[in-house]
Amino acid sequence: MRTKVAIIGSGPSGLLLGQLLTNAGIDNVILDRVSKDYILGRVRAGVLEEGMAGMLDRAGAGARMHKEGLPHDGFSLAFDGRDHRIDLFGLTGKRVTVYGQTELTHDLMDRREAMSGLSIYEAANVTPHNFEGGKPYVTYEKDGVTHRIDCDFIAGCDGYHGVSRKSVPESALQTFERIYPFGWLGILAEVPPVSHELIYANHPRGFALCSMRSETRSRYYIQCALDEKTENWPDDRFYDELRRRLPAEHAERMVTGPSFEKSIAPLRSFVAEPMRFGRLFLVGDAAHIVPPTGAKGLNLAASDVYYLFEGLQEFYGEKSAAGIDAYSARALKRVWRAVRFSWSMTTMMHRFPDTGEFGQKIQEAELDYLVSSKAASTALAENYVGLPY
Ligand code: FAS
Ligand code: PHB
Repeated sequence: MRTKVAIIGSGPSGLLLGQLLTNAGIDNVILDRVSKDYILGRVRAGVLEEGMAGMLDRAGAGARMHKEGLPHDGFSLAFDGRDHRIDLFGLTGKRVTVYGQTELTHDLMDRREAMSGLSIYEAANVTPHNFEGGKPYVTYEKDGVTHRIDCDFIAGCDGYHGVSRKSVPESALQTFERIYPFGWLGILAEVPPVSHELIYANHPRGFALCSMRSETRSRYYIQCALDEKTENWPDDRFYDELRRRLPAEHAERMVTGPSFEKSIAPLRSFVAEPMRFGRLFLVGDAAHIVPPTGAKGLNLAASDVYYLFEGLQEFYGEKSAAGIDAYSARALKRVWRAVRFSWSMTTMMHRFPDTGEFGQKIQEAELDYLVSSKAASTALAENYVGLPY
């Protein structure tokens, strides 16, 4: 088989890139090692920047997001028993949309199917080859047969644990990492959210986040130790701890109910540089990971795809390699700004082993200044709604 762009990974990065390429008439194939259902069973991000929403529209897959997504003009920071609204729209003229990554992935898959885009699922041992040379190709195994796809370019959209970054010689890659000494224990429950907007809570017992997927489905998180197990957290214990970390007005009116998803996610900041190796490009989580405190992971995948698609469109249209040559530097400039923001939100909101009483007071003083200064709130808001592409 031959295609122009072989895409490894059918998550948001791969699907978004694949759809933009298909819409532009640039042939591409998506490969994933798991099934569609497995991908759609993953519960991940929930907040879309206007940039991501715009990319979904550009892909022709934004209709359900506009119908079912929840536009949010602000969110609250809770600390010291009080909460304070950050007026995103008032401070920046922009808003975010609460719409689950699972739904976005479903919409992109449906769009790809409607346009007969080729996706090969449950492809084992997907391997990029010869990407430093001019004739790259990808091999994979399916139903006991080894297949080969010759291509012009390979897009490594295969996430943090994928094969693409690991196929690059270590000497050619520089990585930067910070692993946080805690995780997020999250639940999904068919109960109305405690507030119509998100609440990010700093508390001496640890961070908490009240989010949602709809007006009837809540997504709640509490900071937990890395060695915690979900089986040690029956729903009652989870809700009790969540309520202890929230201001009384929210704790008292919280509607609880059985969770149907419960998981623990570790938190890390990670960047691999550069994001291009000859004819192989790293996109999304394959190149960078952020702690979800700033709601940037999924949204960074969108800006990577924007830069790469622009470059590929220029390569095939105007026969210029300027765009693909600039991809890594352009993407990394926005990546590092989001990595910094996510790190700063995580540092400000979480209880670290060495935070102590002094550290707690410093965090509360930082939050108190932030919510009382228009300049500081505006800086926070413009990062949260998403910096320009
Ligand atoms: P993905 O990891 O989504 O997709 C990669 C795809 O590549 C997968 O389908 C995988 O099966 C496939 N793949 C991997 N290795 C392969 C191989 N060798 N061969 C073929 N295919 C392969 N972001 C937020 O903004 N907010 C959040 O709350 C949030 N919560 C998260 C919770 C968890 C547990 C995780 C892991 C991430 C979370 N994220 C969150 C970040 C997440 O949303 C990512 O940013 C987003 O999934 C990135 O999309 P992709 O780059 O497409 O990578
Ligand atoms: C979510 O709804 O899953 C979510 C929202 C905002 C975040 C992280 C996760 O910062």
